[in-house]
Amino acid sequence: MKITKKSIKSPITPTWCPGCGNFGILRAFHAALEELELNHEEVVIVYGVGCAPNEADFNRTYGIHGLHGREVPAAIGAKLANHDTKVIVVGGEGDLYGEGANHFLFAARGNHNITMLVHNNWRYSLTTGQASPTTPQGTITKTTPEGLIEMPFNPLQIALTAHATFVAQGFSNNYKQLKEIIKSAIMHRGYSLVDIIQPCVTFNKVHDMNWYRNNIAELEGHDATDWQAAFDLSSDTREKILTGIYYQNEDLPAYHEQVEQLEAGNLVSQWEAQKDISAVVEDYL
Ligand SMILES: Cc1ncc(C[n+]2csc(CCOP(=O)(O)OP(=O)(O)O)c2C)c(N)n1
Ligand code: SF4
Repeated sequence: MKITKKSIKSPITPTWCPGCGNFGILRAFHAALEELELNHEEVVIVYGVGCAPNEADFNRTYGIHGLHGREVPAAIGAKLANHDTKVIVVGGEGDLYGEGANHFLFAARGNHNITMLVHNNWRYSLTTGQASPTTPQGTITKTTPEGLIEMPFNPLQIALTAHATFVAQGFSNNYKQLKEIIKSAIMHRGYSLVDIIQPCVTFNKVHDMNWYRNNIAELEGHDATDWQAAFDLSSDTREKILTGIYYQNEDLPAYHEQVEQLEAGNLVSQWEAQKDISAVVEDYL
């Protein structure tokens, strides 16, 4: 059965705060899946822990609700078990650049064919607004009452230097562009990162819609095959956040394409016990 914007919605109403950027991201994500004409059984969504990955309750798809920051290895495992599926990770920036930073780097350097949708609201929001990896230096939060000492993490440049083959940045309130970026990321051959800037109306009063109106614009006239230009454009010193596809390289094989055992087909199809798993279950009893 093909995914539609209707079929993918679970009966559970999202519990996000009114005005949260997660709504816009979810809308663009659902539309992207519908427009790609993917079947339900072709898509696996792997969630971390946080406001964003609470989306696990709102989507009716195959998936895994993993541990905080540890959803990426689960996603890689799912992809290697059945590489004919599209595997998409949904998490926050605290989740994927903080607790999950190591997994993020290794997914990128392996060119594992998964897509990471990172809802970046500059705070650990589910736990009520502590400083996260992307929070700007000097910001006052509950955990940094005298101002954050650390420098912010630059996910785009870090992904680029970790050999990511698709690096993009989107904005929750730019539906049209975000939908197209997500579609390209899901169809990309290899690892894809989509860092998605979003307002957290409850715990980030600095980056409100007024701030975004003045500080965000679309990336224009950029050649996404130019790694150096992508690196320079994603610098911390850029005047505005520029949304779009920074870098894409489909000339390199994805991880699973280089695993000899998978040449005969996906692991699930090769697994003889697939029709009757009772023998396997017995082994564990
Ligand atoms: C290993 C571990 N550390 C900490 C927590 C507590 N925790 C749950 S959600 C969360 C914050 C998530 O923030 P982020 O990933 O930025 O997502 P957001 O809630 O902002 O969407 C934290 C710290 C946890 N569940 N597991
Ligand atoms: S706390 Fe922030 S990120 Fe979480 S649902 Fe509310 S507005 Fe969204």
